Amino acid sequence: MSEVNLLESVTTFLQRPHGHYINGVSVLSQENTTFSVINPASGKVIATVNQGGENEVNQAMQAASDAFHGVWEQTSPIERGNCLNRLADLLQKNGEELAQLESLCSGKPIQLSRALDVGASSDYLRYFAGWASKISGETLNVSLPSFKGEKYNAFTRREPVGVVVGIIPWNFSIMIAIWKLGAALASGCTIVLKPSEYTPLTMLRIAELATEAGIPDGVINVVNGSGAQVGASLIKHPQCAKVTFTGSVPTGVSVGKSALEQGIKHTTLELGGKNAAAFLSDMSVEKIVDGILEAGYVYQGQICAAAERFYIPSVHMEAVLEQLSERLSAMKIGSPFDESTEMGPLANREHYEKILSLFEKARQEGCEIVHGGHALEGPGFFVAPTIVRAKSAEDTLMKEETFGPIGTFLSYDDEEALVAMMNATPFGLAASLWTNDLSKAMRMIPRIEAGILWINMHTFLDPAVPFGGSKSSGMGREFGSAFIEHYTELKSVIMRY
Ligand code: TXE
Repeated sequence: MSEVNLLESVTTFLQRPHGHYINGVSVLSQENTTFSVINPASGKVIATVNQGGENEVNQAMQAASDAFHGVWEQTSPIERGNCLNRLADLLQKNGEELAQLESLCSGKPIQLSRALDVGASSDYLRYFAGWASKISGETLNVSLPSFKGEKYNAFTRREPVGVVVGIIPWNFSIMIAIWKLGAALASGCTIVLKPSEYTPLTMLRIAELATEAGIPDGVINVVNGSGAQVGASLIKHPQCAKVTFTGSVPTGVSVGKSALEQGIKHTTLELGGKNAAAFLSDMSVEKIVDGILEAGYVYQGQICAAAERFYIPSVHMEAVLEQLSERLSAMKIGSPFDESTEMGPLANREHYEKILSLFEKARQEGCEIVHGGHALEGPGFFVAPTIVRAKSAEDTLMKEETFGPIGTFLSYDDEEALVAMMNATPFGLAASLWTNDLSKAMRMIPRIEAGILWINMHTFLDPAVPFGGSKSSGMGREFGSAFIEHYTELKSVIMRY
């Protein structure tokens, strides 16, 4: 397959001045500081973006607050759902432009950007659109005895929390922002998004499409800039009622602390992990290798739910590593704009350097690098997909999240000990168990510590199924009806008559 040509709309968009989107218009900050957006496939600057400051933070929060107490409050739930559906239509209509922008900024292979950042994102919007008209409280029976014939009526209301601040990472600059935006708007909240400094462009374009979709001014705002400055100021802002964050564990912990210090009760943190994939001995070597590729190597391993620790029955270990090496050698690595590319560059220089240092660490600790373990030649932040055979569960690569295309493998013999090995981490975002033995799987499911557990599959997310971390991988859940709890306040009303 051939290299996809950049659309004219993409080249025109890149040349525009970029800043923020506040109250229905694109704005540049009063400060003159800019930061560069770098294409990770070439290492070259593709755009510059105006760094936001206190002014933009205040303007965006004020616009979101005015819309929350004004136009959005007066918009009926059905119409809020219609708005999300119209935005989904526009995402699809402008899908190729958005997918190209996503691939340019993140290095994601174009087919994945099309399928996930455009395709799945519009499905998520439609899912949340349906919820907009279905969020409600309940009528309750008062339980205590009444005096003097008094009667009581009690009911609950689900009320939107207010202005939501959404802090977005670089791995899915559209899809993760859409998760937060869809949940907020369906609940009746308004939102201020702070994209990652590495991928600040896509949400600027989507905010324009939101205005075209008829979403009132101020309901969706985007402020670009550094996490330490813009992100932190948004969280501290008195009009911020809720923070929803996806990103690294250390930043998530500091975001959570800061939110609590400001007296904000609603915080959703979706953090990283060190997810395990465990294969039982009834699986064939071929099926195990297919499973490992699905679980650990899609999008250069830069998916928070991807598996990084692989537990393989000793009897299959050698054959699995051999076949996996062959499959990784055959993997097409190259330009994200080639439709046949299976693996692109790492998303940014800092991450690339981190991955190279982890290769080094594995060597220093005496792990065996079975495949890869090095940078690839050429411009851009490319590394080889890597297989590491761990010495023990204590190796750094069995404990620290790499967020890269590195699978670390440990063999086992005792199935009884397997669950304890999977759980031997402070994290608990995701895990997968692979077996044809349904009875064994059903017995192991309650014992595996993870917010989401897949059986014979991995990394499949669905808007109807709650997603979020247990243990140190975060708090709160996105999707399903679970999001309602996090974007609305429950008010109880008791009446005497
Ligand atoms: O993440 P950060 P970074 C992991 C991955 C990667 C590492 C660092 O291992 O190598 O995190 O990536 C904003 N107050 N993940 O530095 O710091 C920041 O501007 C408020 C896993 O990109 O977590 C960005 O918008 N906001 C992850 C967002 O937080 C702050 C996906 C994420 O940045 C802030 C991406 C502050 N004090 C990387 N500091 C996943 N779990 O999916 C930063 N930010």
